[in-house]
Amino acid sequence: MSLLSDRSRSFPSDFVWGSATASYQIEGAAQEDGRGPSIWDTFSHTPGKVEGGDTGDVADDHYHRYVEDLDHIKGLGLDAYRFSIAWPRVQPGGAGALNDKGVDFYKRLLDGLLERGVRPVATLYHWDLPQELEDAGGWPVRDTALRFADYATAIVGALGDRVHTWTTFNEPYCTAYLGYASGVHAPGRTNGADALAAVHHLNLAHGLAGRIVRDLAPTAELSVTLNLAVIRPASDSAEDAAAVRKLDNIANGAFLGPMLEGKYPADLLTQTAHVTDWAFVQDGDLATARVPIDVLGINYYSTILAGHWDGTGERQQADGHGDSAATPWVGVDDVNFLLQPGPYTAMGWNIEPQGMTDLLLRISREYPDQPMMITENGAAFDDEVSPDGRVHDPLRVDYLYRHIDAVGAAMEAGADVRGYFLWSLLDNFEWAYGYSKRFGIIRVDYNTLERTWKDSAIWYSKLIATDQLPDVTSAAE
Ligand code: IFM
Repeated sequence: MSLLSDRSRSFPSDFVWGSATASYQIEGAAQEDGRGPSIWDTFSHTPGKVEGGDTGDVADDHYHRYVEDLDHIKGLGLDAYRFSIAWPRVQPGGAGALNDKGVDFYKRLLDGLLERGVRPVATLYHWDLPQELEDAGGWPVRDTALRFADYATAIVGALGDRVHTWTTFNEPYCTAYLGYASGVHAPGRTNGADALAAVHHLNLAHGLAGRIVRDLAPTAELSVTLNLAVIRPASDSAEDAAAVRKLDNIANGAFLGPMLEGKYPADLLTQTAHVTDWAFVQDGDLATARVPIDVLGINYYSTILAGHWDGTGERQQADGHGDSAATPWVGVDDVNFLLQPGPYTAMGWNIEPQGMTDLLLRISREYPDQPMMITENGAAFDDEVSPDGRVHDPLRVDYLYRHIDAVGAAMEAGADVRGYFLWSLLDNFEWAYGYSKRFGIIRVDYNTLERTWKDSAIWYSKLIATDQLPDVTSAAE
């Protein structure tokens, strides 16, 4: 029973309730209808990279079952659905003409959403880079940003009028740092200088593509989704405050700065001078990166606890994401990542709804005119199917209640938050964790691919219908 269950928060009637997925995590059909290979196909097929040797070859088979999934979307009452377009499906190889069959899939998906009265929010890039572009250097090379602009021109031209909101990138932090620094994500490289070059080319690509969206789809909204970090200091000391500032520059300022202000935080350049000279930043790039967006997408799951490491004793590297072996942070060898107090989700991430409120209020303080949306929030837990065939997931319901309540608290304190997208609609391929972690509010049986609403789905549909937080026990009734 949640401590919060005795009160109920309401949301404005125009607040957008959504749910989110991503192409490689749900589509499957990895070799069908002309789709080319992505870095995630290569990575997941490389032994030892993904838990259980899982791949996205079949995933949720959404490519074939999208009509059923559209009906679930409608059944839940979602106002909006956030999905991503697989670049290698629509432009195999990352260059040249579009693949009609791939584009047709997204046209059918979009038409299905529009017929059901659901607002489509399309992300251009959720991590599945065409393998050929990685072979040519990947995000650390400038040409990838130019290829991305070409892809954006082609796909926005083909789909533009059907999409309500175009999102350039999902979590460029992960693309750059997990892909090129810690190597726990595709393409699995481990070079700090490459990671910072990737940061810059992602910022540049965001600006280029954003301008293309503005030109080709003038009535659409433009956004980008960042997984902004909430970093707590280990103590009140000046050293710990400095450690937090360093991390903040890497995780947040490296993207917020260029995209919203047209500049990198000055400290970021100095604190990483031993890693790179930033010579890849060319004149005009930062002006390009800053393109006005209608809504800033924010993904929030948990917090980070950091402190200064003086070089003595063992360095602590619990990075708040349950992954102590390979920290993605670049050039911060003097920082300790401390184990957070629980409770935790099945990912080992600490549950801290207050972080959601704090983050939204921080962004509204720093960027007062920038509307925001929570584009991802949710939790993996070890769900079980009950003998009655249902999935009772009270921990997830409680997590959602507390975090959505925390969004409401931020709004009450003045934050301009326009909507909330729950991660995720379906259980799916959780990257390096394969299918071992279930984030969905709809369970997917990976043997039969059957979909079953969990209690959290029932609970969320009640919230959507009433714009009011239902009691946490109501779904299990
Ligand atoms: O599954 C991911 C998603 O692809 C990006 N944001 C975080 C989710 C949970 O790890």
